[in-house]
Amino acid sequence: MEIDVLTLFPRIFEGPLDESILKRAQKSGLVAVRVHNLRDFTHDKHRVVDDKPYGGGPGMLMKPEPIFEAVETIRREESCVVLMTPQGAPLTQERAQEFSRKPHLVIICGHYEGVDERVREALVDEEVSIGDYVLTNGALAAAVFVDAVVRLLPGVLGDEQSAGDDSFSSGLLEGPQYTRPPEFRGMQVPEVLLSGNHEAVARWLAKSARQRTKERRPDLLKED
Ligand code: 6GU
Repeated sequence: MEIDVLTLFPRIFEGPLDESILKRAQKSGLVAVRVHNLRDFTHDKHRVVDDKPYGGGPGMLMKPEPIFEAVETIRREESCVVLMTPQGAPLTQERAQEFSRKPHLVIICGHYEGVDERVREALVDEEVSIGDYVLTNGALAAAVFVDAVVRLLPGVLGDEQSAGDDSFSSGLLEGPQYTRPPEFRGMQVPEVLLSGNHEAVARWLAKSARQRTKERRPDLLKED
């Protein structure tokens, strides 16, 4: 997969890319992530990327020209152009899976009070929000989005199983998990997990996942 990120703050985005799994995924060629500064697509002396909204109101909007120039330079026939905005459809595990099947994502990070509507009209294929709260900067949201998508690419997680067992991919939260030692400060690992009885362990894991989901996220159990 290839990902191009368009942002006013490339450094915000770079930190998360340079650690751990995202770093390894890039090194091993499973994904290529390129971060572009939108100011590089301006042509005026002061490299202006924002302007006042028509009709007044507080704050500034991102101007259309640099975004159009960047997207038109970078996108190809098969690209999916994503706008990060709190107005977008909320990111879910299912949507992350759909995005992970795209060959090329071009991600526009919103900033200020938003972007000129013509960007939406003419360039954007999908709008993504990462939740019902407001961030100052779409680059933070884009880093979350890229992480959620890239870890689903084949080969990115060491053990092919580990994405399948995640909370949400089964529609349930994961239940409690334990590692050694079997007793720690008087707290015991449940006996069944030490039993070596694979069927009993599987039943216990399934039951505790259902129970945890019922307690914490009953909305996930509702039929739709
Ligand atoms: Cl994508 N952008 C901003 N600025 N805030 C958000 C968001 C995105 N998703 C949730 N909050």
